[in-house]
Amino acid sequence: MYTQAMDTAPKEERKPIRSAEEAQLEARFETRIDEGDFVEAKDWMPEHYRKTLVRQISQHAHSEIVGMLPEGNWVTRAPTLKRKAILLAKIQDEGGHGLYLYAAAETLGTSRDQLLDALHTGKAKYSSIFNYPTLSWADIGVIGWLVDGAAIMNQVPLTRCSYAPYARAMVRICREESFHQRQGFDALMVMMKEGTETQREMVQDAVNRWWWPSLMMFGPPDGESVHGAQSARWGIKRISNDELRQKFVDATVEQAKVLGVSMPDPLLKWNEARGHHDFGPIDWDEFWRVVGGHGPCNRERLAARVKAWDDGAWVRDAALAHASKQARKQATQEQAA
Ligand code: FAQ
Repeated sequence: MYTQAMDTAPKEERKPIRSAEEAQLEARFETRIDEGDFVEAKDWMPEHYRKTLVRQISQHAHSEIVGMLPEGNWVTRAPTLKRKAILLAKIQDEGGHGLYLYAAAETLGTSRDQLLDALHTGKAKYSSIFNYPTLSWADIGVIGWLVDGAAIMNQVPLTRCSYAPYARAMVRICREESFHQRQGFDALMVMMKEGTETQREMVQDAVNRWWWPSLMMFGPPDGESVHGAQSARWGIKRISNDELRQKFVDATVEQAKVLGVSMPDPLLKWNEARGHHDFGPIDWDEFWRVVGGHGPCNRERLAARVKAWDDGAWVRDAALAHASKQARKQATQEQAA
């Protein structure tokens, strides 16, 4: 389960030989991209561009709604009313991000039902990070600080993505993500500066468990990134996986000093010559295991999403019945008029 790339384009759309007209359209498209133009939903685009976007945007949308689950696990156990209200608002925001993103993917001609079916049947991926468990309250702070921090680093360049509906969705999402990152950092600051020794240890333990998976969020090294070069060529990805990962490490190490936590990496150190932090090797076997469906919580996460979909069937049925009743009523009124 959950191992294949998403393949939503119907087979008959794959033409082995391009017509002269198609080649011309493609050349014009490439020129527009080179000139930094944005592409709108109704514009002509190569099938592979469309497919790449549906894959990335839908994976992103799935990540947002699966990402609600690890945090949802702590709503009933938040330590204060204030923290509970903040957590609820954050989780609702993530649901909203999923909806903007599904809407952006739908503009490319794939229905939401198809997209969700790909998630539920394990054909579509979602971010590896959400297959790890949230073991203590400190994990919630660390998700805000590191996971939302990594998400922002990756998503700010997407506000300049060549596909305009995705870029527009990302502007709004990034604004909200920055609040998410700050609330996580704030929760950790309180634990570190005003908490007990046990609470400080909880924070350090959470950082130890989430650090490496956060670095994996940026995807495989550039040399192994299947889509990286083409997506950069098309202006979908503006900064490569490795460059973003490095920017994240550099920014986060400074924040860790303010918090008073250390990263679980003995090789992490400033490299004057490079002007960046060096860091230890990432366990890519673990990454591919998790992406391949064998992380600590993959089964649980997918089962929770499928259950939510099944439990919501009556709401969808009721909404459709209401809509067709309204349409019938309107048609009758129009006939009578
Ligand atoms: N997990 O060729 P590349 C969030 C797959 S949102 C799983 O480099 P690409 C908010 C990749 O799909 C977090 N799979 O791929 C939040 C491909 O497989 P495929 C999500 C991964 O697309 C916070 C294969 O590996 N953000 O956190 C991962 O050029 C807190 C080869 O990789 C986005 O989705 C991974 N980490 O670059 C919510 C941002 N990395 O499809 C709740 C948009 C790679 O051929 C709580 N996406 N793969 O079967 C992107 O920027 C890109 O898609 C990358 C991957 C950078 C993730």
